[in-house]
Amino acid sequence: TPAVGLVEFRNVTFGYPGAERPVLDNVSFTAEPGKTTAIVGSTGAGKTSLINLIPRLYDPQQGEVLIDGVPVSSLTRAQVSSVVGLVSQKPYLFSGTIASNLRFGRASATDDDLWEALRVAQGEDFVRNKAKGLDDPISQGGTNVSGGQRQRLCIARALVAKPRVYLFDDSFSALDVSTDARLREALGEVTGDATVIIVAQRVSSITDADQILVVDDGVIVGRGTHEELVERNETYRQIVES
Ligand code: TTP
Ligand code: MG
Repeated sequence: TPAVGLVEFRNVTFGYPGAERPVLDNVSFTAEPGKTTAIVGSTGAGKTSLINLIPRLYDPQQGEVLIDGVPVSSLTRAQVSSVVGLVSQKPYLFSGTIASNLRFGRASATDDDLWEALRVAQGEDFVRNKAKGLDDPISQGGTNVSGGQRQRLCIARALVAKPRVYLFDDSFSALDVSTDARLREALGEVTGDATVIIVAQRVSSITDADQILVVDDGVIVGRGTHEELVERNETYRQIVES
């Protein structure tokens, strides 16, 4: 049966190999298809560690991460990758062209698919202004494009793959506020019934999320909508005010 993309953490505890204490402690939540789940928390709180468990970059020591009720530990990384699209906090481009980087997740994508993804990712103008457009060269690590352009290309790459689960790890931080807003609006139109999980530094990016999880020192200390959390969660209020 085709994946729906329901993501579930059940009592997940995780520590890096060799570390003394876990970075995530008994984390449980559900991220539903068609909804946006945002994760906020101070630097070092464990946000990246948390979402990296979904595509199995690491496996938890205790508890389980499930997609559509199936433990990801029973799937290969390739199987998980066909369902989950991760835009990592340090977006990475390969040496090649803009097109080859965007097609990384789906070789069969047409040029129209690539332009559509670039439109949503707010990268269309920048690629159109390149001498060779989609065929413009990218150097190893993407050092010949700016941080914000690299971020947009990596967002576009995730969109081209059309996963059931989108994971954006602080992917909008290098964008100015108005580009960020345009991108998220366009994103909302194309992600449709997929599951979207957004880690955000800028709370203004996620105030309209269906569910916000507040992570502090590896523990979920609050969950709710923006309005609910402003009302009753001190950690969230501190993040909003910072
Ligand atoms: P992160 O999960 O990277 O914390 P974060 O994503 O919330 O922080 P930021 O907002 O700055 O992106 O780190 C949590 C702890 O885990 C921190 O003490 C560093 C440690 N860590 C490792 O030891 N190895 C790793 O690969 C990562 C990603 C984190
Ligand atoms: Mg992080």
